[in-house]
Amino acid sequence: MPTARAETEVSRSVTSTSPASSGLWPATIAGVVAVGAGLAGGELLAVTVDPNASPYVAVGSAVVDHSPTAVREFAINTFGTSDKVALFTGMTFLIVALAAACGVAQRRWPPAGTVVIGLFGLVGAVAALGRPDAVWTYALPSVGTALIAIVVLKVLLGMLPGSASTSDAVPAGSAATTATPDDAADTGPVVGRRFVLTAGGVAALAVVVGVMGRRILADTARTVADRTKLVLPPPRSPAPPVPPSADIAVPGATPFVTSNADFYRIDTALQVPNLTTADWSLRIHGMVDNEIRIGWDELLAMPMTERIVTLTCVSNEVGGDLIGNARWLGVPMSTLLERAGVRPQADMLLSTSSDGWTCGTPVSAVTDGRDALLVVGMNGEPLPLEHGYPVRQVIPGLYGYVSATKWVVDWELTQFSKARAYWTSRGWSALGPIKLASRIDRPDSRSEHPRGDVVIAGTAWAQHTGVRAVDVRIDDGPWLPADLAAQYSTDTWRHWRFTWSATPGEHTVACRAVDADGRAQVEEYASPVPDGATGLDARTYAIT
Ligand SMILES: Nc1nc2c(c(=O)[nH]1)N[C@H]1C(S)=C(S)[C@@H](COP(=O)(O)O)O[C@H]1N2
Ligand SMILES: [Mo]
Repeated sequence: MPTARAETEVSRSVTSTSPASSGLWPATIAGVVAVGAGLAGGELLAVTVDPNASPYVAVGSAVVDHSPTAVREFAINTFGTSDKVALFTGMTFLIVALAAACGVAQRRWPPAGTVVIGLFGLVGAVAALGRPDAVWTYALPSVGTALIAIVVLKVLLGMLPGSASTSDAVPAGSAATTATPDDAADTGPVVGRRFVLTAGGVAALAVVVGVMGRRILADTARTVADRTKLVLPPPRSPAPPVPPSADIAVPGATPFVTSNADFYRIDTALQVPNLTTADWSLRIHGMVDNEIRIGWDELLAMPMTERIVTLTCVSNEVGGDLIGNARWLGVPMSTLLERAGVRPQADMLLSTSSDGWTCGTPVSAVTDGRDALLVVGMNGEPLPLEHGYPVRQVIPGLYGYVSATKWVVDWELTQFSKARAYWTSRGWSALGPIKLASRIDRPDSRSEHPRGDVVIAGTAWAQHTGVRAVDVRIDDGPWLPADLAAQYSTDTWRHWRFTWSATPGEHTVACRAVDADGRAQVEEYASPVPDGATGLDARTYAIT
């Protein structure tokens, strides 16, 4: 009879000297501890099922997969490459708030709290079952999470003074019969010592179990060991050395080659896929003459090509840092397509990663002679785990979302009229050639400089076309030519510098690039959606 309970609660609130402490705060704590215990148990259960079955990770991944494009762009622009940390932090705050609400709801209007927890368990199970390669057991950690949370919540609330649910929640011989005077005080404001001890104990246990479970789930030891002992073959076709003239020798300028540690990371993987070389193979199927599967040893025995190629993300805003230039070692993708024998009607290479991300690349971009590589090495090392270990793609001239599949395990030859990939089914353009752009890298925006010579330096890119010129404009003045570093190759960015005779006052410096075909950079601003940003990078400086 929920109505009567509610009335009792209300009348107690009116007469009690301290209504809050007779239930709401402890109920809040009970909710948070119960859900925390449930999630910790869920992590431990996921250890026995699959890391991706963790309700926490599964729900996070579902949020990532189902976020509207605008939300994704907001997240990337706001948090940059820390977007994953931001997501988990946001989720944690939300879960704590919901858990607290469940505690209060259960105390006030039982069984509302447990029903809501059950619903969230269901959400977790559905999210986990929606992961690639999910089997029915993926639902178990979420079901376990909900059951543990419900039981803990009922036990904890049953220990509160005047608990409406004491009789039905607490197992016989437990709180009801062994209650201390504190617990038994029906209207008393004091929370029982047993409640505090039990909640504290469960919370501590949950933290230990949760941290342990998470550690085991995120354990990359096997893959790290695999990578450590890996020796890559030397390239049959090495990358030409970088001449000093390709780098602009100005302090604070962007290095020509980006180190692995500084290379931007963008992907939808909340847990880095744990893929060893022994686990890896690439299946090539669809519109091909011979369906084939390439194993690691077979791949490594093929002649390797090494190239320096600049990779860019379509989400890179004007002036943004989602771009990097690395020395990649791999097998030409065309070699593998030749082995499979691509049918003439196939115009899309649909690649899939071990974690189910997909990417549609024009077959022509792989077969037109450019250095499209199935990459195993980055800057002289095996690929770092978060950059696609053990195998990824790099294709000059195309944004990462249509070319750069990391942890790639499957190639299907198909047609653009038939298939859509992860981002193209979320509003991004089917084709993603990288747009001509340029960026100012030094000095820092809003910095102060004495009048006289100020060296501006930056980079410009027109991948697979090449940069012919970069111009700089001070305020509303004319476009003035910048000094270009040597063009290493048309597939890499090109550095530039401009020595400016600065006069006192606040000045805005803008830059624009012209590509090898004579096209100037588009000056009108466009947001990254659906096919890449346009507009000019500009910085303001205070000259004294
Ligand atoms: N498996 C997988 N590969 C992926 C992605 C992804 O989400 N999953 N993101 C792509 C995008 S959008 C970009 S820009 C590049 C970034 O590669 P990086 O993280 O090595 O810089 O990877 C591409 N490859
Ligand atoms: Mo991207």
